[in-house]
Amino acid sequence: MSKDPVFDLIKSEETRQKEGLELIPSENYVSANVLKAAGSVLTNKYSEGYPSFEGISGDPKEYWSEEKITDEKLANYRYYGGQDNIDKIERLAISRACKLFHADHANVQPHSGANANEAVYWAWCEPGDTILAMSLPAGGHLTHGAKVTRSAHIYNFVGYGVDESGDIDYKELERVAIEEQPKIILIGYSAFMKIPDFDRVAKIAKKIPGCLLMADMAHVAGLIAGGVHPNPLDHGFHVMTTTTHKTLRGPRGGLILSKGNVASPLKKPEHTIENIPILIDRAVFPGTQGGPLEHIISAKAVAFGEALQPEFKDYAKAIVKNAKTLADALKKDGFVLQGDGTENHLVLVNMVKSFGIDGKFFERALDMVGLNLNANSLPTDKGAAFRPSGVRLGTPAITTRGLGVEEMKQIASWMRRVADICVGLGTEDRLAEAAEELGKIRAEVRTLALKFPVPGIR
Ligand code: DSN
Repeated sequence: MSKDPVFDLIKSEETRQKEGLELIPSENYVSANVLKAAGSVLTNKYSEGYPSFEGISGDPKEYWSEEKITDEKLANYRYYGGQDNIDKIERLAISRACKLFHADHANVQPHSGANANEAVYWAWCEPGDTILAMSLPAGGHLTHGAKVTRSAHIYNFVGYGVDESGDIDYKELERVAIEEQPKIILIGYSAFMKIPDFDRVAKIAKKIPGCLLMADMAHVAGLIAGGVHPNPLDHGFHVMTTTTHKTLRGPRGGLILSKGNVASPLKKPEHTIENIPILIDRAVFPGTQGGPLEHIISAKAVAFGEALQPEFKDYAKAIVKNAKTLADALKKDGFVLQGDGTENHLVLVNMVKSFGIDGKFFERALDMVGLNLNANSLPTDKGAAFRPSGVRLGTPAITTRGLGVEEMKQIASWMRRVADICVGLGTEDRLAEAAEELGKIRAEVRTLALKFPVPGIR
């Protein structure tokens, strides 16, 4: 039998990753160990249900302690046999996630961040209930109420925005919260470069009976784990969702962390905020998902273990330092930044204000030189999402490869050269005419990229 072309395509993707620089702020390069776990035989196993909650009474930290897990023979709440190893792996993932994020409980089963968010809404709200979240144009995420999503058909999402400095408009948030009395206030985003004032939001939520405080920290979870960003669970928030593959540098997947009572999800608990961990477990399975992806859960466990190491703190610091350096260098090279800079890993550039070209045109031109980022709407955009005015870029992936401040300046200068080419062409349709000029920059990018190996690729 001839070789399946899928493997040639995987090889070709390896080359793309090695020879280019990943500037998409929601992407990263996982370690060889995370890759190994994700590609393991655990993919063969069904394990609907949860590992045992036996022994939980009092302090869940005691129950989740890693030392207790390895020798224990566990009773489990699974619908299939053969779970001895699976249960221990899932409990290791839970225990490490709780330690990393100061949570009482972690559900490590969500297949994605979208599933994680959906499960929290389902755990706490009835159809028609109001959820207050950052609006999409302001930098919020699709799953925070965009009209095209299923959640938006089930719940009544109301939005808050950002002010001129790019920060959350807290006054507006408070006004809308008091007026709408939401069941959930959600702080989360996919294009926002400030550090939220969680205490201020927690104070606002206290004025609203039965309001659950939820943070979707998908973008900055690695910064939280690395101690360079506040943790909403330390500031009165009840629930934090995240993906595991962005700054956190694990496999693609979701995670829900919560504060409150931990107990078996078999018995329906009273509907109180204190019981949110149990309500969430029931909302993930059987509420919104079936069989968990245990190969991915094992890779999550490995990634959480890596994030608990002291080196991860250095990594998180370096992400932010690189992002600030990149932002400064871009400004020097004539780029106009949303919010005039960054406090995290992410930079938003207003391409129309900078050079009179749109974000998609610039994204395509940069693709041709091996610099990958994404076109992104800006809060002021009124037009179609496919032709936004901005681009979004960030430093988690290139920091993993070891690029530092000098390389950030180099990237900014390549971006300026590409922007000048785009301005000269005037339209995206003529990009092919600049193939030679872009090719020269491509060669420079490749030379630099090859000096910084991608983990897990030889
Ligand atoms: N799609 C992700 C991002 O790029 O921000 C969020 O889910």
